[in-house]
Amino acid sequence: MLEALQEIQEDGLNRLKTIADADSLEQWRVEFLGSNGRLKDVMPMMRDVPKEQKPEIGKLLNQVKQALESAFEEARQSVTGSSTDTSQPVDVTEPGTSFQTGCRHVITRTIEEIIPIFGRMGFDLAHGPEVEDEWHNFIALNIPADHPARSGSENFYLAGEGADRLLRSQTSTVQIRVMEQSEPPLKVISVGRVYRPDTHDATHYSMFHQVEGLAIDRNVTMVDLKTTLFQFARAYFGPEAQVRMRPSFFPFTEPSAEVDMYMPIKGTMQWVELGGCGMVDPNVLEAVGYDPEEWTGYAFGLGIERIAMRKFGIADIRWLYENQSGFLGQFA
Ligand code: FA5
Repeated sequence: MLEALQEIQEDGLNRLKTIADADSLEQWRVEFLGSNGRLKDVMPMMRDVPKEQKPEIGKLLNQVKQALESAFEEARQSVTGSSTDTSQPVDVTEPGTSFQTGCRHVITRTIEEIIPIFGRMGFDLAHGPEVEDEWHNFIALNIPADHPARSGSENFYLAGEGADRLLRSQTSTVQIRVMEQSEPPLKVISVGRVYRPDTHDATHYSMFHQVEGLAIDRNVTMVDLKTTLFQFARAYFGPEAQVRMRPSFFPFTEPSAEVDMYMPIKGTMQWVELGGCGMVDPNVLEAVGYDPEEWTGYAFGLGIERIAMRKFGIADIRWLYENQSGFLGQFA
């Protein structure tokens, strides 16, 4: 047994010197130190060792095992390039490895800033699905079947989802869902993604976000609408901000207007179109079972990307969705 142990040690240590890669090192470990390895193989020979030699041989067995294990550990560190390798001095003046931390997307940030402003004005937050039906996206919003806004080229209809499923083209769908589920009076905003097959350019994207507002009560007027938008404009764009309405048309509001806000852009005040608004059309109130003789309301829908682009001086909407972390990191 003595010779067998000496041979294992010698053989093991010699072979280890020639090993330079992790695979061969693992093979070596299995061969010498593994549970069916050479060291384990000689164990049964202990039975035949005379009793008085057993302590001495036992001690040798341990020494061989330890020698092989520590040689293995040393080889492992040099093969895997462990930090205990002090042959390469460390230059402590080198800049460290920088870690990239995540950040909020500028659209998320804008949404998180907008919601509390309306919250302070008494608006609750409502949600609606992005996959909608024609009732919520068009019919209840007083958009007739032959209206061009319902055509296949203006919308993402979903194949195989039933004839009338589509990705919502506006957050006005949530107006209908809220009114169907609750009794007036009410004041809600809803923020979310909408989808239109628009050609991408500096101000248009096929997926964008809107913030929708809806207030229903008795005797609501355009003054309430304009005051709400004005308060928002001042809170978000600063004390000099103004709101202007230009006559327009939406099937679900009467009268309707485009909303422009006057805000500082690169040091000068400018008018910028942000969305649409108007007084809720009586046909819409009827569609959800509200009595238009008793209830009145206003609604508005603003583009979040357009708000964010003006607020943060972003010239091209496409930059928001190119996922360049260096660009997006500026607005965290
Ligand atoms: C609407 O979507 C109406 N639902 C708004 C509304 C709500 C009117 C409630 C009345 C009452 P419009 O299609 O104009 O309106 O879109 C509103 C805003 O969304 C636009 O002013 C613009 O800021 C933004 N928007 C529209 N299309 C795009 C696009 N392709 N990319 C980015 N933003 C867009």
